[in-house]
This record gives sequence, C-alpha cells and structure tokens, in this order.
Amino acid sequence: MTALALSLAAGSMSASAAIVVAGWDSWDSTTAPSSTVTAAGVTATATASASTGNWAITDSTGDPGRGSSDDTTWGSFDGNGNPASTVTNVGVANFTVTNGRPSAEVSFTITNGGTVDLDLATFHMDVVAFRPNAPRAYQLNVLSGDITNGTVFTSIDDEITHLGGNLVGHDQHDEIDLDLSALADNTLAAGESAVIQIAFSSGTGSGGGHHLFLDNVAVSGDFAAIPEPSSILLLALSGLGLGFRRRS
Ligand SMILES: [Ca+2]
Ligand SMILES: [Ca+2]
Ligand SMILES: [Ca+2]
Repeated sequence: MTALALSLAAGSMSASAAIVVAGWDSWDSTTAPSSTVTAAGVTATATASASTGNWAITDSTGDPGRGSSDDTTWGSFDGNGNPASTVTNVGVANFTVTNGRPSAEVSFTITNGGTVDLDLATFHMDVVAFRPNAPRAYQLNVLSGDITNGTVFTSIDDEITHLGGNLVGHDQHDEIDLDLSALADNTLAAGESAVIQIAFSSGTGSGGGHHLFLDNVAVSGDFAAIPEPSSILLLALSGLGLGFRRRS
C-alpha cells in the first residue's frame, strides 16, 4: 500500500503548473505581430486591425516604447520561468492604438501541434490608456476553432485606467487576467487550434493624444498530466506487490 501511495503521489506531482502557451511582449508588425514565446509544440500567429488605420509600433519618435510594461509579468502571471521582456527603449516594445481610433482588435491563432492535450487557463494583458478618450472598454472573444466559441468576457465601459497624460515609467498598466478554464471546451487537443480575439472599443475618436498602450499579452495553460514512465513502472510494481501479499 505504501508503494501504491507513493506511486500515486509521484503521478500527481507530475501535473504541471501553468505555463505561457503563447505570448507577445514585443511587437514587430502593426498588422501581424509575431509571437515571442510559445510552449513546446505550439505555434501562434496574430492579426491586428483598427477602425481607422492600424495599430502603431512607432508612436513617439522622442520616446519610443514609452507605453511598454517592464513589470516582467503577463497580466499578473509571472510566466513560470518565462518572464515578459523589460525592454522599454524601442518602439516595438509595446503596441499602441494612437489617437482618433474608436476601436481596435488583435486576434491570436494558437495551434497545438504537439501530441498532448493542452488546457487553456487564462488570457493575460498589461494595458493602460494615456488619456480618457482612448478605447477603454474591451471584450474577449473566441472567434473560431476547437474550443468553445463565443464571448468570454465583456468589460464595463471605460474600465481601462487612463493616466490623464501623466505617463511615468513603465509600470502603470492595468494587469488583466481573464479566465478561459470555465469554457465548456477549453482544451486544444493534439492538432487543434483556436482564434482568440481581444477587442477594444468606446474610444471617442477625437481629441489629442488619446493613446491605448498594450503589452505582455499571453494565453497561459498547461499540458494534460500524463504519468511519467517511472510512475507507470512504480504503479505496476506496486500492483504486483499487493497481489503477492494477498496471495500470501
Ligand atoms: Ca504585468
Ligand atoms: Ca514589451
Ligand atoms: Ca477542444
């Protein structure tokens, strides 16, 4: 019985904590920013759009990257060994909706190319508005693919903090973590993929300098726990041991 208990404990210990499934902490394109972190076997791409024009990665020539987050966390998630970038002095350090755009969106396509089921847990982002007329409401949607489709979360209007133009340093962002684990199907089985969209809205489209700064976007989750070979062997041995004791 002791051996069995030990083997069960070993099996449960092999269950992993949440990891970064896919993350974006620098932004190399205004329309299709490449993922910067992906878990083993995962591929991830993104497309970005705005109600007028595009997102920006060069919003301030005198202070590029001014809207970046350097707090190292994805939303409030530490990345479990994959901290977010602390680079703040280049334009690509963050993604910006510049003034005059009432709405803007980014859609993330995540594919599990591995052999083990991948359970999605949380969508994370650091986001802050420079001034009040930026798009400060947001909605998280699963647009298509092999997890439950539909709207996951809708914020209240103007939920995102605005700084009244007083941007100081790189740690004034709202840290937003939105649950994906409650979806009826939150699992990307081997070969499955899904398109997850974060959509910002309610900007007035007028006034000056009403930027929205986005950084440290990630989807976290974990691979389904599978017993390690040593645990399976231990379980088999413990079973044999119990059988032997019963017979004796
Ligand atoms: Ca953060
Ligand atoms: Ca960044
Ligand atoms: Ca699924």
